[in-house]
Amino acid sequence: MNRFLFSLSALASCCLLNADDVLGPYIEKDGIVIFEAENTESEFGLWTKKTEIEGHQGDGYIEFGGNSPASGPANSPLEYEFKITKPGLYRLHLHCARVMVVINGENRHDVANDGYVRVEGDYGEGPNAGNEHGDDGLLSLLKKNTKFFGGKNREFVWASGNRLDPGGHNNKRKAVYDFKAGETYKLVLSGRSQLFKVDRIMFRHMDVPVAVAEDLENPESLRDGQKIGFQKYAEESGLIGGLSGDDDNDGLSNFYEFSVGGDPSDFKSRGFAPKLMRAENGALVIRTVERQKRSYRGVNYTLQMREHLGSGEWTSAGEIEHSREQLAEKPDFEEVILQIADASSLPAKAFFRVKIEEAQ
Ligand SMILES: [Ca+2]
Ligand SMILES: [Ca+2]
Ligand SMILES: [Ca+2]
Repeated sequence: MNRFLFSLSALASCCLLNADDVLGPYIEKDGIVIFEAENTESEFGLWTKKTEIEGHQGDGYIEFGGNSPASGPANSPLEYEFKITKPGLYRLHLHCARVMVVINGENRHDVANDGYVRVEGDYGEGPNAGNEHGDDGLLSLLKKNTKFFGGKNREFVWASGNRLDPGGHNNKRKAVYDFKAGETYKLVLSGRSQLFKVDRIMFRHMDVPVAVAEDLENPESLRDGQKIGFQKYAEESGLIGGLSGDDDNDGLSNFYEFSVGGDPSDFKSRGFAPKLMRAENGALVIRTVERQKRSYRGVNYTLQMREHLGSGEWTSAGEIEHSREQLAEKPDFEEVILQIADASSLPAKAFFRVKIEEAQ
């Protein structure tokens, strides 16, 4: 016998994002700025967008088709603009792959593994800059096209640190940049060796642990003026009523339908009302459905409770743990599972509601 009484309702809160249509630079947040290599606005030139190798993020990766697998001059520059808010020392990380190439009958694992990088803008070199192997790169090296190598055979891995190669044996430099708050910079990635593949590019503030920054679950950074979540969906599907509007007159707000997998343009589609249940281990679990594409997310869930239905303040029912599961029958959606693991402190009888808000 379940002693909990459930009352579910969804509240949409209103807030408008920047309506600027022109996208600006990627914005660093919490010491990280991430761009998918394939999302450059530059002409691809001799680069090609591909998807064959698994483990890439975003819509694919880029592969260089010029020069030879061994080497060549800087070619087909790709630009990525980004803005720094947290000043300090940053490292460059590339999520990249190479491929084994047979040259003159020999299996070569030391080719197809690099591109040129340079960063434009007002910044400084690292504190250990110098001309020795393992030093931070000198500003003059950071500002000109310099070979940066990495990658495993047909496997994307992160490369960072002592990866700048000005030439010569045992003569590498660390890619460290002293960026300033409020400044906009431009990374230029140019092709060097043929078949080198780049999936994503990241600058990491030294305060951020490597494992945190290299977690591939991290989304690509937002660009200045970029619409995400409901705002992006509304623009793409031509909704006119905004968050609280009801474009299809089915009695459900556009944002509510968006949040629970409904179609705000279709009177017959109402989405999936969140389900609240008590798990066998005592945990409180809410199941709902959300669009899978990361850029469409942007919904915050909270679980609120009060002890009497008609009166009293709604208060937080506790910290929620999130997880997601694929929905086999609906490939564009995921089931979202929200769980209060420790429900022991909750009262024996209470009313609950799920609050759904646009994420900030
Ligand atoms: Ca990518
Ligand atoms: Ca509606
Ligand atoms: Ca509808």
